[in-house]
Amino acid sequence: MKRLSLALLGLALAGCQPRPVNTIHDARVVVTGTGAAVYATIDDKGGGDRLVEVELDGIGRAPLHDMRIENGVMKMREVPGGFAVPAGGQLRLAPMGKHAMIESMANPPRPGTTIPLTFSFTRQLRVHTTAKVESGTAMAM
Ligand SMILES: [Cu+2]
Repeated sequence: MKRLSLALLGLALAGCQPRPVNTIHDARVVVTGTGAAVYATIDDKGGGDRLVEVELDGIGRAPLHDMRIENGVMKMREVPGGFAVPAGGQLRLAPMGKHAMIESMANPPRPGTTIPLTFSFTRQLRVHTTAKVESGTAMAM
């Protein structure tokens, strides 16, 4: 009886912890003044997903931005619908491309530290990771 209970408990716990589908690596936060950009690579190991928001835990939400060239000028725009992570593929947040950005923070994280981030997806919901904080210039963002 005790053995059966333990087996059931094991099944229940397994049910609460679905296999991770997205893995996030090379996450970094580049701070410029009171703003910060978040870069990372997200690998999908399942049926695809959509990144909708990044949060610097305890600091604030970083909306998603994209860059595009308009009339020969590079412009940044907010993308409220987020970015697709292709099934079995990769989403890269990188300088001069897709990224997450906080435009103003009361207490920016210090370069050289590591901070926790939460990535929110439509299917896999929330994934926690950590990122190194670097100092940057406006041009690098
Ligand atoms: Cu931006």
